[in-house]
Amino acid sequence: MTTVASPSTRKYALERGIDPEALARRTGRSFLTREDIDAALSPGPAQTAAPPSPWETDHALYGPVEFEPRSRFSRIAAANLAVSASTIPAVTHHDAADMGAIDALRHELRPEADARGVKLTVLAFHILALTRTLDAFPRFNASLSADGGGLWLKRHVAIGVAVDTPHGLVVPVLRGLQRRKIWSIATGIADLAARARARKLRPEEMGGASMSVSSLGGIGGRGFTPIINPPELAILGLSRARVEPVWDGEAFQPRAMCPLDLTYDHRVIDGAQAAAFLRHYADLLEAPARLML
Ligand code: CAO
Repeated sequence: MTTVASPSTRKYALERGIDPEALARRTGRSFLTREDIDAALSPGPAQTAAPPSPWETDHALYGPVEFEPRSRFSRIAAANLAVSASTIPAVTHHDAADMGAIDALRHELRPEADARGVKLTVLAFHILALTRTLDAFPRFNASLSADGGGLWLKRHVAIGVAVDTPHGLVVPVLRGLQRRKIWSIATGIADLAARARARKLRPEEMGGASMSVSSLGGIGGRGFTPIINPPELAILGLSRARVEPVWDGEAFQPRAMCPLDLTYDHRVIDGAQAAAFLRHYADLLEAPARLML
C-alpha cells in the first residue's frame, strides 16, 4: 500500500517520532492527515479511562442474586484488615509444637480443673506460653510510633484473642498476663468469648494488646496466614494439633503436632528473630514444667 501524505504532514509525523508508513499499515489508511498523526499521539479513550471496578459488576447478569447489607461493625473490621494488609510488609513464619506434654498435663490437672469448675482448654496453655515468650523477646511486645521513627515498648503483657461470633470477628484483650496463673487465663478466655458472643464486651476490653492469637484449633486446618491487628507487630495463628510420625533419630514416633503460624511486621522484626521467637514458644509447650513455674 502506497502511503499518501503531504510533505508537511510527513514532516509533522517524523518530527514527532511517527513513521507514516507504519501508521498507515496499523490504521489501514492510505491517506494520512495531521489529524491522523495527532490521533496516533493522543492516548485513546480505551487507554485513559479507568478500568471498571470489579466490585461494580452487575451480578444479576449471570444468574439470580440477593443483596445482603453488611453491618457497620463488619465494614469497620474490613477497613482495618485492608489497612493492615496493604500497609504492613508482613511475613508469616511456620513451625509446629509437640503437644504431648501439654496433653498429659491437662489430663493430670483435670480433677483440679473439675473441682475449680474451669474448662482447661489447650488455648490457655498457648496464651501462657505466649506471655512467657513475649517476656523473653520484648521487641515483639511493641508498637511503631505514628511516624515510624520509634517503638513504643510495652512493659505489660496483654493478648488479643480472636473470637468468632455470629456478628463477626471480635478481638477482646486478656490483660495483666504476667501475674495470671493458668486457671485465671482459662476462665478469662471463656468469659471474654462468652461476652463477645453476647455483645456484652466493654469498649475498654478492646485494644492495647501486645499481640493477638487467632485459634482455629477447635475447627480444623493445617495452617493459615493471620493478618496483623495494627498497631501490634505480630499475630500468632494456631491450627488443630494432629498426630504425625516424627523422627526421633532412631524411629518414627507418633506425636500430636500443633501448627504454629506467626505473622510479623518485617519493618521491625527480622526473620531470624521470628524463627527464634516461635521456637522458644514451642520449646515452652514441649517442656511445660518451665512454663508453669
Ligand atoms: N488443637 C487441637 N484441639 C484444639 C485446639 C488445637 N490447636 N484448639 C482447641 N482445641 C480443642 C479444644 O481443646 C476443645 O476441645 P475439648 O472440648 O475436647 O477440650 C475444642 O477444640 C473446642 O475449642 P474452642 O475453639 O471452642 O475453644 P478454645 O478455647 O480453643 O478457643 C475461641 C476459644 C474463642 C478462640 C474459639 O472458640 C474461637 O472463636 N476461635 C475462632 C477464632 C477465629 O475465628 N479466628 C480466625 C480469625 S481470622 O478470620
